[in-house]
Amino acid sequence: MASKPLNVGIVGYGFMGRTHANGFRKVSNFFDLEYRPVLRAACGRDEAKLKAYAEKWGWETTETDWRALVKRKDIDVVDICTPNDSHAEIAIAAAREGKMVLCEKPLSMDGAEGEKMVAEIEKAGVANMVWYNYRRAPAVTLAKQIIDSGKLGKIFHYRAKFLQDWTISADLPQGGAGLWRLDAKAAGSGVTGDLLAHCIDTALWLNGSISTVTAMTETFVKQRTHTATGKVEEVGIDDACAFLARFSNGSLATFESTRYARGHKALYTFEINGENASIFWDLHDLHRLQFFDYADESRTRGWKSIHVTDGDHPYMGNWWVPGLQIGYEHTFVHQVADFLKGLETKTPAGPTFRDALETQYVCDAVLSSASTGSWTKVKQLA
Ligand code: SOE
Repeated sequence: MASKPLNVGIVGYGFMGRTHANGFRKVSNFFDLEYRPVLRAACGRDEAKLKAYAEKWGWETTETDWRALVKRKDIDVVDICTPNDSHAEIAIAAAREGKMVLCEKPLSMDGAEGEKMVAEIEKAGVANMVWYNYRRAPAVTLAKQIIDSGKLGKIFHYRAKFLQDWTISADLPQGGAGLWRLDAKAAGSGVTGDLLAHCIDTALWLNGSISTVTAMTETFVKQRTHTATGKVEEVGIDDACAFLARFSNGSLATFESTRYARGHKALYTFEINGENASIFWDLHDLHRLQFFDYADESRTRGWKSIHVTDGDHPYMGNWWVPGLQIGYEHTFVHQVADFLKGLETKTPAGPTFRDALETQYVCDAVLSSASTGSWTKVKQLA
């Protein structure tokens, strides 16, 4: 039975504000943990929207200034769900106040900013984590367990893509709720930091570090009206990005992301091929893991589709009964559960800020390679 309350203060009430709040609310119903999140305060600039959000999700109090929130004595954890350009300032201020810090992905605008965040958070010695939620889809965690068991043998290939189609219209403005993702000043980059960052995080977790990359990017719609100014302004983000990579373990990879793949809404897939076995996962079918094992008897050998819903599958013993599947929102519940378990066992749940900095380094190398047109070394964690 959960006993110790852990007071959470969230900054931001958009899409991620909802996924995180849901995670904090549900976790104690399904996981037996020493700590129990209390939805203590929600923070955002628009008071009317903030109040509506707080009421809907059960946040006890509100603040319209995050600087006041991070100073509050009754807050243990500051959770950042704001656009990317404010992650660093809020995270550093919260760490200096001795708060634990959770930060929505990507960690930072770039590697240099991420380094400052890691330095501050580690100096403060506070618990920290970045919300790369797809690691916690049970099928993806199962993939990690299978790979770590050595079943795949030597890894030859990694293949990932994240395809969407929601920015094809040239009439879509940049800036504002949700659309800040199209504004380079708020987002840092386009699909590289928003979507490929997910693919890179999973890849680093499953297959180790990436040593070099060569990339190409494109901005298909070059000017869009800015919501803040009402003026037509240059678009600074990458609408699409594809890159080749070499992992330090010798395997080769392809990564692709776009918001211009008509018909695809959030098609995140990855495949990993080893000498003995292969794995494939698809976000649109997130409760299944496709697995091919060359060790199977030859006449019945083939790809099998594992329905990852059994009690002995990762996280699933905490949910319903075998055969009944869960979905996207549960990845956030799992992330909260792992964070709390990490506090309990004093074994930090990943990705920590430091882990997430590695993803920033790969994103930096990808964007740099796209502009120089050459193979680029990825900076490695110190
Ligand atoms: C963009 O559309 C987006 O919402 C990302 O920002 C999320 O990180 C991704 O999980 C789904 O797509």
